[in-house]
Amino acid sequence: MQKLTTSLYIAISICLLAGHQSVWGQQQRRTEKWRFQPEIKLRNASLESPNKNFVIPPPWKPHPIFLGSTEIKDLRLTRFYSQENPSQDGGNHVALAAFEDGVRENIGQRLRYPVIPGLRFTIEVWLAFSPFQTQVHPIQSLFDPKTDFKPVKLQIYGFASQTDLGNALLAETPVIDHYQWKKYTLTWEATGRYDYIYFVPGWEGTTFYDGNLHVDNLSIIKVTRIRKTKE
Ligand SMILES: [Ca+2]
Repeated sequence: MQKLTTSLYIAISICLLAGHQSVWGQQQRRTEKWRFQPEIKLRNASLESPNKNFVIPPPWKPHPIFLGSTEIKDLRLTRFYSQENPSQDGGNHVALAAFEDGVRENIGQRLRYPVIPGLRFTIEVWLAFSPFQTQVHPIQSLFDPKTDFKPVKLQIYGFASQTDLGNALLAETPVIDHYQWKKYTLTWEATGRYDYIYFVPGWEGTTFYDGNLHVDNLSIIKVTRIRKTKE
């Protein structure tokens, strides 16, 4: 009988130990998920499209909040390399237009690791101005493309979720008024947690007008800890 009791005791102890290890394992995995990440790599950072049917480079998606009544399926953001309209990297880039009716073409994606407070984020991006609306799709050939776009700036917005209305402007460039590609560095520190970032053209000043911006070759987002100075 004593042998049986001892065996039972050992069996229960093994079960408890196994259970504890399992919980500990889960906690460890959860901790690892939130470990400091020095880099966040964007998907398709060169904004390449496999062919002319991809009018928005995958897996980038525009956010409807900036589009007013314009539907995502009607956007034609992909630009294909040509002598007059060269990409900075690879065979494609995107053009993001802002219009006087308030519509802003844009692209964004969910980040592998979120933007969170206490950290500083830095990204490099190549930008150029173009006054022309390029025709890349038969639908656009149905009307005369615009040729009088004006310079705008690039803004980066953070979103907590895809439906989040409490989004935040994280960083912005000066107005981009040069035809040649130039590299810009954008840095921000977040006051909230943002799982998505969106690249959006923004007007100079408070009046809306028709503006256009070419974007290519986004870098990895570099993450550094903010060191607080002692007072
Ligand atoms: Ca590219």
